[in-house]
Amino acid sequence: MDHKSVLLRKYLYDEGIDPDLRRLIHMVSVAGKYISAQLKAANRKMSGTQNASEEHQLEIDKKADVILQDMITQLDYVAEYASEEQEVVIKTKHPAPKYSVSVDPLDGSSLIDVNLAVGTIVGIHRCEKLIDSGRHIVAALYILYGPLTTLVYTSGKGVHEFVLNPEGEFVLSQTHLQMKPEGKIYSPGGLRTHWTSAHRQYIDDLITTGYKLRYSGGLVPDFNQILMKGGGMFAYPGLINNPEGKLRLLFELYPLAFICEQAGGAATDGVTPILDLKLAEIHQRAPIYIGSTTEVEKAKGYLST
Ligand code: AFP
Repeated sequence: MDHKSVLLRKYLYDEGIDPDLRRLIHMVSVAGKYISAQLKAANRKMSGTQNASEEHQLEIDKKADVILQDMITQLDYVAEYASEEQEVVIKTKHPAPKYSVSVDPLDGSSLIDVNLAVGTIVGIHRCEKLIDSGRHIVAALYILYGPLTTLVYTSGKGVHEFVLNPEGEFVLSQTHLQMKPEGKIYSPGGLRTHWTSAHRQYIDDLITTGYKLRYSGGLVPDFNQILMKGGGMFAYPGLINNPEGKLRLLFELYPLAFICEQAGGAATDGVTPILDLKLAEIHQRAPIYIGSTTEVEKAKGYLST
């Protein structure tokens, strides 16, 4: 197939998914174009506010959230909108709710001032309330703002990548991305001095086996690298001083776990599949080991002792 000519909205139409889901994914892609343009404006100013996790917010964090909230909540079948940048869930009160959406508007924004890649992560759940397990997720996507702006999504029919072209269209670049059972790269997460002995033994095992370290401090580019290289492992573990780790279950882990499973990979907190973890609170954190099945199974071997 000549991927150069296939636009995202055409590919979504040809997938034959629910038209409302197709429109929702398209609206997120349009928001991504606006956010990409905002980032190019070199907006590095702090906003002077903090998010629900008491992290300092850049103005661009809040702008990205406003863009996504406006685009998503105007659809009259979206029941809830939850953002990592907001304390509480936005309940739209639309009359015929169908989907609820979680967003991490700009993950890794502390990397903007050193010109490293950042990303938007979106989870789409077939439910009216986001306080539910990950198994209600029906689509997930991330937009990676790097040398190229790329969009990777799955609606449950494989994982596909699109690139934003100079004309402002997302055009198909790769279809049915797959994680091999074993890779060659790893992202360890966290500070070594805060690692548990189980995590340290696991990472030392990967190093001894010859895995290469790849870690930028940005979840989206780091996971994307493993997906595009066809395998490997990304971890942000439970730490001695923070057993739940750093990353958020709803906003970051559910969507990437859904994408990874759709690409033939796996994602666990060390014991339980990420998508089977129950969500009790929208800003809940969880440890994660995500990537090729061999590396994830090996992690479970160390973590469940
Ligand atoms: P920021 O949004 O504060 O930059 O954090 C990014 C992030 O949540 C995630 O994108 C990275 O994988 C992780 O933090 C890196 O955390 P460490 O800096 O502790 O390694």
